[in-house]
Amino acid sequence: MSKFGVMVMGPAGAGKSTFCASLITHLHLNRRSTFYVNLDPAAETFEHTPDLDIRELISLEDVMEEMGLGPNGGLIYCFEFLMENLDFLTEALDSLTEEYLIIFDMPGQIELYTHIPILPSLVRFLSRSGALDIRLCAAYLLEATFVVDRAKFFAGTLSAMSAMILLEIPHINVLSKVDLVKGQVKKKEFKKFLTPDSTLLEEDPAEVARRKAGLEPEDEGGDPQDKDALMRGSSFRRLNTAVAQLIESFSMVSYLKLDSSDEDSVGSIMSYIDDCIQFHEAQEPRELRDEEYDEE
Ligand SMILES: Nc1nc2c(ncn2[C@@H]2O[C@H](COP(=O)(O)OP(=O)(O)O)[C@@H](O)[C@H]2O)c(=O)[nH]1
Ligand SMILES: [Mg+2]
Repeated sequence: MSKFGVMVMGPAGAGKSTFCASLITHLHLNRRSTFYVNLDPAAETFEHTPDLDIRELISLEDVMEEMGLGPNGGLIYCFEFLMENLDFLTEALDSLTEEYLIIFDMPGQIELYTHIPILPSLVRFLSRSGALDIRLCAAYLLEATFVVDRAKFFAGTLSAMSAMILLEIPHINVLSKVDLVKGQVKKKEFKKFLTPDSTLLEEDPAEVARRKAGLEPEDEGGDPQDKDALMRGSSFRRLNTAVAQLIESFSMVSYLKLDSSDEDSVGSIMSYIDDCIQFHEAQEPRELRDEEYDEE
């Protein structure tokens, strides 16, 4: 018997916890069972109380205080501690049936998704057959407002791709908070970001304006501490182009749109997740209860 789960990932503030809450509300409305696991040791408040909370095992605040670590080092310590105490997860998750969707609400520290092997180990542990055997899918959230700054958008997309390659599980990318860009970016323009390629950089309005004005990118040689000058420089632009071309050549990253306050939007992402983990294929046919007959 398999179990099913989704790992909600992405940078801090991308809307992960809000999406988890909307997902839980949506699933409950559709009479589905959820098991909500908070793995963010720095989380503070929740709309739905987690069924399992890493803060019962270890708190980031204690780690930072006792070990003298900053928030990023502290987070890594918490995850290493979790990996040494995997019973904490096994004991809570082992008895769940295939009817449940296990929702993992992840922290936002970006190093977790890019170059540290802790998450791949955790994913292997959760999905190993014969053990917990969770069929997992990753949902990587990036804020839609990033599309306003294309260099930032490609940097975010690179982190999404990095997580995708690192974790080797079915993966969907999501542009969250689309409601925030509705008035700002035209629909047709926004659509281009859903399957990003390097032409987005060439068509950047700031870039087009610069070309029209006959301005060349500034050459380096100025003060390396001057961040603004660095971001206008030609090497910064060459780096962005190379990143965009790399992403394009993998042609693996495309985005779904999400507005967590919109039930249909949440439902649509949920059906992608179900497809990824083949949730419906694994469900036992169940008999309708009397009250459900009445409603049909
Ligand atoms: N406008 C808008 N704001 C959102 C949406 N999702 C999340 N937020 C806000 O973004 C902020 C960060 O959300 P949170 O879920 O805590 O992000 P996390 O750090 O990724 O878990 C909060 O103030 C949320 O209210 C959305 O779909 N639309
Ligand atoms: Mg959160």
